[in-house]
Amino acid sequence: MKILAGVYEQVVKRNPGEPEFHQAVKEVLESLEPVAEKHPEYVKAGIFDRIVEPERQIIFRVPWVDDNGVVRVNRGFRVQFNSAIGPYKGGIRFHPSVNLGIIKFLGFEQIFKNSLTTLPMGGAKGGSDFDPKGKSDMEIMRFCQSFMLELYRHIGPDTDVPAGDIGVGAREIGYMYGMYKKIRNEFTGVLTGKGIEYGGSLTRPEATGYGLLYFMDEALKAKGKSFEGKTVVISGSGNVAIYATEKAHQLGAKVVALSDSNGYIYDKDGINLDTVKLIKLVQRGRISEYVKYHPTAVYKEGCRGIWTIPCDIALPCATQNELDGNDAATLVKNGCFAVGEGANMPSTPEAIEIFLNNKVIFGPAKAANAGGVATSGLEMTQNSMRLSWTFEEVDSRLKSIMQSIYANVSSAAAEYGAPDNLVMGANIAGFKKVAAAMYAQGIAY
Ligand code: NDP
Ligand code: 2IT
Repeated sequence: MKILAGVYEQVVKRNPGEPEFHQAVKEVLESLEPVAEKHPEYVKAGIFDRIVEPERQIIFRVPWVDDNGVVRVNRGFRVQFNSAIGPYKGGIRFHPSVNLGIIKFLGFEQIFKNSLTTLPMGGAKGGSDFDPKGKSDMEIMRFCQSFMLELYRHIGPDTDVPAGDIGVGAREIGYMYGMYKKIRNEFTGVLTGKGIEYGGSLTRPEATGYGLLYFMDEALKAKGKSFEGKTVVISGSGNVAIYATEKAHQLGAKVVALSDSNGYIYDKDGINLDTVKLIKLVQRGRISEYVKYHPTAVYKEGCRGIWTIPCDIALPCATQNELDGNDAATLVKNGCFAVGEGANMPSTPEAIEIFLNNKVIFGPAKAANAGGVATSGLEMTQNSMRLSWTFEEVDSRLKSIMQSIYANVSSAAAEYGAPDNLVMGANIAGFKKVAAAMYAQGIAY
């Protein structure tokens, strides 16, 4: 970095103790250096200095009462990062690791991801350090209601539209939506990922996983390859991992492993997805229980071991920095030729470098997992029209959005002289629209 080095230094100085945020900003600024060279007017207008500073950050107390009558206190966050191209949009994460730096990295990534979808959505993220594991349904409900009792004043269908992420699925969205509706006395599309009976979109639950496969299918096709007959390893066993597995099987691949934060399962015959759905979606259990149903499969403690399983294609779909340089080297050594990021920032910078140096087809998160938020955008469209599209209609729109994301990202990479570097392509293509919008709107934000 030359022109943008000072921007990065300022970010590190101004945001101490936020390594994930620094990591996300560094990758984007490195990719944007040639854009800064080509567009001195953006440098002069402070676009780069402004885009790394959230427009607004909200931190709030979330008190709730557990089943034993004990008062508990968690911390809530909403970071409204950038509204240049549309209302703030992005998920809510409930996980004990959540802190301001994590929410800022996710919100920053969301700016560029949402821009890539071609839909009018700004970037945001929210969440809490609340741990849903082991909580009763009523505790989850009381927490979600308390969270919304503060969040409601900051969001709205044309202001900020939250959705799910780790630890937040249809159940939590329902509880939050119910409380929002009661406070505002307004039935409106303020959250996405809603149940189908009250304004949700068909295909939204499947969208991130399916979209990842549609994106990677395009990337493979461009190199004369496909999913047919390939062995695939997928980390995680939540929303993204489950529907990535489903679409991988539909495209003729065999998924042999899934994981959670405790360990991973390996089924050489191919994962039985009905069993996984029963354990995870119905029973809300752990992935280790899979071997009770399929005794020929094996369970191993420790989630990182999943990357030692030989595969053609790896799809990290759990969490940030779950795949490091050692894991990447092992995957490459075992013949893995493509990696698609379903999670946000799952590969460390060292891992990405190894993939790119070894000509691995690498689909970066902000492009490859954009299908979830794209379909959230389609949910907003249907809410505005007061209409619901069929599964096939939404799925075909999702597929064509993922195909156009691939086309835009690969052509941006080629335009800037790095044709196979989709990391650079995604950062540049995502940035262009946001930068042009910020430039046109003057020094407002
Ligand atoms: P879920 O809560 O449904 O599932 C998360 C999965 O990841 C679980 O298997 C969980 O295991 C595992 N996991 C979470 N944290 C860790 C950790 N610290 N170490 C190891 N494993 C972990 O979330 P999603 O499937 O929705 O999200 C997965 C990833 O995809 C996240 O990075 C999210 O930001 C990203 N994403 C999600 C989108 C969506 O629409 N839902 C859209 C785009 C990206 P355990 O049960 O043990 O915690
Ligand atoms: O990371 C993400 O893109 C999401 N969690 C989905 C956000 C959304 O608004 O659907």
